[in-house]
Amino acid sequence: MASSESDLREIIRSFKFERILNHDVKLKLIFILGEINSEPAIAIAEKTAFDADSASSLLDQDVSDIRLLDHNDIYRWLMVTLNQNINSAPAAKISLIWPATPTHIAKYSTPRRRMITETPEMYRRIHSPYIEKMRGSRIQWVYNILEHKVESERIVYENPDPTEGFILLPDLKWDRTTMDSLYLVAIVHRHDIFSLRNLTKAHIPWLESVQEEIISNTIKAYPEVDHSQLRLYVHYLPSYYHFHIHVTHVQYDAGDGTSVGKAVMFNDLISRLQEMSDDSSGYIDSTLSFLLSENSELWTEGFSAAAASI
Ligand code: G7M
Repeated sequence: MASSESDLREIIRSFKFERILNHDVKLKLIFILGEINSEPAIAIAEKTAFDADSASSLLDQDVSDIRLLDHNDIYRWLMVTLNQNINSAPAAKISLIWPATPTHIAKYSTPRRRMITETPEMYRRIHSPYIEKMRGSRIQWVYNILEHKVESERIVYENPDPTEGFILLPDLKWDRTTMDSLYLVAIVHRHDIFSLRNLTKAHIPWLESVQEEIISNTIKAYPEVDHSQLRLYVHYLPSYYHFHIHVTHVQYDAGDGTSVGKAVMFNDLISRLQEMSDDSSGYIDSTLSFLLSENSELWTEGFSAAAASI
């Protein structure tokens, strides 16, 4: 896999623009579809956040060109260019997915959504066969991490036990510098839990200890963060069906990633299991609601078809 800086420069230069999939002006993110060596590629470009530690020199040293936009009484607003530096002040972060699959393209395109209320029967009939299909090569990146083939130097903490263990590492969305946007992901070693749907009351002690280990090791690795500044949650629906937990700084606005209909607080997930009756089979018997993109195969070939055939 080409990953040296000169290889990457070549790869980026050979990107042939096709169209914009999504543009989020507020989050300063743009998702661009193109081709690299005749294969589909998605580039996600995000303007970086300001570095609070360098704020003291922002105005007097870092501003180069200035254009006054307007002024009114005591208010002035201007556009500027800032001196940039790849180490301390890079302009943007670019993530590249190449070759991108149709599922990636659907995932990053401006979504139209549906609200689904999924009964246990719908999960078994519609969702479960889809998961079987999605667990193939789409989660290779998860196995690469668990087998220490990639990103191993960035592991924040690992409990290597094959059943109880997990790897805690920076999510690809984090710039790995700005503490207010701290974003880690904890990926469990066991392969038998695809999503919260597979959790039962028997998992409660394990989930509690995972939660405790995530929090204590995050604040050990990043002492400037307090445990009360961490938000732990899972996605239902997840994009990748191998159980993992999102760990973010509470100041970070994860947009859709923390929306109602997608994010389930880890604490609440455990409490709900605790409240289930002793003979319950866990989340597999629950009715769960979630947002589903109309681009998703689970909608086009699953829930929409099921709705039409009733
Ligand atoms: O929606 P879901 O719960 O499945 O979220 C998966 C998370 O994994 C997202 O927050 C992604 O940004 C993150 N992620 C996805 N990939 C492909 C990678 C990767 O290769 N490395 C890391 N560190 N995180 C990833």
